[in-house]
Amino acid sequence: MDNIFKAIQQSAKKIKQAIDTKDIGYSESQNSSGELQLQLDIKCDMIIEEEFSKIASINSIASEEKEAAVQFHKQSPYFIAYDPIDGSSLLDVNLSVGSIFGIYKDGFEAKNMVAACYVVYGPRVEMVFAHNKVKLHLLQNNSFEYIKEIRLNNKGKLNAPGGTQQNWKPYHKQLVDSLFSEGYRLRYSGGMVPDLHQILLKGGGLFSYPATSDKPHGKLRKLFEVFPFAFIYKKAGGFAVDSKQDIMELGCSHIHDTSPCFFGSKYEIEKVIDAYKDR
Ligand code: AFP
Repeated sequence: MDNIFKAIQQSAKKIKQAIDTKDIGYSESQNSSGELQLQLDIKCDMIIEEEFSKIASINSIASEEKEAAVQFHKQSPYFIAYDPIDGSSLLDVNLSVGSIFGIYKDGFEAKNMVAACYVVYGPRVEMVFAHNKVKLHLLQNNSFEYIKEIRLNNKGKLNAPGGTQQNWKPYHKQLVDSLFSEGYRLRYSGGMVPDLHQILLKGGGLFSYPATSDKPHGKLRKLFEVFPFAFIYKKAGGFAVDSKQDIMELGCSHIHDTSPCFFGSKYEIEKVIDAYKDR
């Protein structure tokens, strides 16, 4: 696991350089979700693949930017799914973006996840790695330094509601409005990494990306986005549900499967379950 952690750190340093210096124009290709790929998406995907290809314990990788998984070592235990640059549509307006990694043992299934990690490229570069505990690291002088352990409170103050309001179900709108009427503040940048990072570091709140009329299975991808953050939130003392069920109990039939998702502290997730019961 230590060499995987180091490879992620190495990739993050190179991605930070690429973000700072590379052209951020679009390529002519689309990813598996039908989104036009930025040249930087492709470049960062290659950076991570190259770092992981050096590690003998990695069996296979799956990237948000690749149609299919790539196998390195047939007998090895670890399977890693990653999104090289999540929120890349925010790059041209200079908002924070992130990389997300889910580390699985013996196959790409939530129940097989053994660690998860994300990196936020903001004014500072920070990395959160969850294995037994959830630990925050800061990039300083070209090396990642441990800062602190992250724990969520039982109740937060932030509300990050994803998706387009006109496509929300009425009971979802009621849930979002009820949090605002309790004094929750809106914090939504459109990048799940900085949005979920903010809720984690400020002690709690709710991030939601529900099933909508235009995306009945949600937008966010299970292997690269939803499962890693569910693992991180649960290890930090929070909760993650698809509206009813614990996300870490969900199956995954295709590497690009999506799911509705709700991440938060105890109080907000109980409200989600209540709002969605009998639906
Ligand atoms: P991009 O990678 O296309 O910028 O999408 C980002 C993202 O996958 C995730 O990071 C956000 O939370 C979510 O989409 C935002 O989607 P909406 O704009 O529909 O709320």
